[in-house]
Amino acid sequence: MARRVTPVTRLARLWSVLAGAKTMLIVVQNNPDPDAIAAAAALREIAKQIHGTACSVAHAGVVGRAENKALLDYLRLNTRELETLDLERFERIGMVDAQPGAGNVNFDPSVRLDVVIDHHPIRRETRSARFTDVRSRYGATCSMLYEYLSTAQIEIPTRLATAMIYGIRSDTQDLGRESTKADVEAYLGLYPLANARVLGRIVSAPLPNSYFSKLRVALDQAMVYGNRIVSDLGELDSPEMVAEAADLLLRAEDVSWTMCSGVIEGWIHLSLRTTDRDGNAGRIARNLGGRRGFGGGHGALAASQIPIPNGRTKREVKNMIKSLTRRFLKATGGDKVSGSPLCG
Ligand SMILES: [Mn+2]
Repeated sequence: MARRVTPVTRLARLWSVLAGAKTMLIVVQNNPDPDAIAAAAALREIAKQIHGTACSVAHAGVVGRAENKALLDYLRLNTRELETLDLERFERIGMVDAQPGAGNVNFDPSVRLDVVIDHHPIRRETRSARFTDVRSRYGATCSMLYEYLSTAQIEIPTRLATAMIYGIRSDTQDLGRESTKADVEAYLGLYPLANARVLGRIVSAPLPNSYFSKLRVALDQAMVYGNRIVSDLGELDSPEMVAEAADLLLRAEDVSWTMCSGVIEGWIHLSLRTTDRDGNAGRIARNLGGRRGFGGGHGALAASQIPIPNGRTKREVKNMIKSLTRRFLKATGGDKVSGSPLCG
């Protein structure tokens, strides 16, 4: 039964699934991050080069983060609003850096996908896709797509290489987190093709005032519980700052776990991070998501979404977040320690 899967056999299978298609829709996670954006651009390039397939990229939610907006502009990638699209119009549907049924993608999991390429732990719904490539040990989906591009001997345009470098860097925190040899190889292969100067501009894209206001809330609300920091950012337009704050606070001295929360359109969003090599943020996030919500991710970084039942007051929502916080603290070494503000 064990058939050896090589980059060549994977490419051949992808090739045959895409054969004959004039159009393909590539779906990425809600509020896509650089790895999702660049992976979609890479799959688009592959489909174009091998079959002349014209691809559109779609997602739910907005791209709020300045760096990600700059990346889309640079790639000249006009993403479409997933909710407004008629899926029937596309001959193929693919998904990258996400899987059907996951909490971070508003996509009907009963729609049969032709292609799923992702680096999150495999989900049951994914198995019904015609072509599936899920490798959870990879730090970035871009590293997987680099293999396809190089196996197919497709010349990688500068803009795409630059975007993929950014995807790998941001998903692995500069190859320091959850990265494997394959991520390093992809990075080294892409680097000579990329434009480092442009990448520098994207990474330091100008930030709106609202960014600093949200950051201030994150810092003001940050509470230290031993080696853990928890912060609730309150109501937000998009969940990106929740993840960013969780990353930033994890850099605090003597801290090995963070959990940040925010409320977006009737859902509580949680981002969990850990530097603990044995920590399983993904499992905790899944538990916090519960039966009504979603949760998942990797060992070191994960997220959950919990729906807020209709008619809840602000105070009741705060209490929901408090209870999630207690459960997080219990799961990461105990809730018997009292908290103190991070910033005096
Ligand atoms: Mn990713």
